[in-house]
Amino acid sequence: MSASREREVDAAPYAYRYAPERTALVVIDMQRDFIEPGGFGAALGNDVGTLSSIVPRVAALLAHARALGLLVVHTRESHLPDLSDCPPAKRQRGNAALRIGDAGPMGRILVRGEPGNQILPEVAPLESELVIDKPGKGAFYATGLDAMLRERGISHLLLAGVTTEVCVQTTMREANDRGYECLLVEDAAASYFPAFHEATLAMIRAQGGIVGWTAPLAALLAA
Ligand code: TIU
Repeated sequence: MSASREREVDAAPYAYRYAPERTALVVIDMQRDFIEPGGFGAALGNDVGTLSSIVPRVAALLAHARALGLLVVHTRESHLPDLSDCPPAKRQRGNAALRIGDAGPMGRILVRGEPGNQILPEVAPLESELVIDKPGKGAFYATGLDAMLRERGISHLLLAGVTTEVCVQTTMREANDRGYECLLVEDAAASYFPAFHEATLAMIRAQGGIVGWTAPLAALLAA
């Protein structure tokens, strides 16, 4: 590793340093199921319109990561068509009219391969990038993500996507416990509940960065 390639980001609670060759961008669940009407997010009773404003910033973050040569990982929350990887508790939670596996306007809710389960075209993966299908909220649970990152010598993760306090924060906490140095890109993540988004940022960087760092996209681009 050449030390000269290391970047320093003006982050909170203090500067975040990363070497591109040891860093992955992990974009969490930028799927129609969460961001468009008629998917899983809407079935849970959420106003899905609150998430779409981050799409251009996630696209810009992807472009930056690709230009720097970072490993890029995309995740999708999804279940097998026979729902054998969906705990009954997850399917029943919330008493929704449309549950995981039911037929909705974008196909079966949260089922792998269905139209609603696809990543938005504006932030679609390239052929060369990793795509992780995950049955849980965290991207490390029941996936090969940790092994894939370690095989590639990755020690640092930049995180973005939806929703901040559910799949993004769960993944960041899982990564932190596994020893990764994590930074959440503040304005490339969103929640159905703006107050939860802000609270998540605050709790991540409290106590000296107990879960990691946060910084706006502009700080990352300036580094
Ligand atoms: N409901 C909600 O806020 N999120 C999820 O169920 N999944 C993700 O965050 N991707």
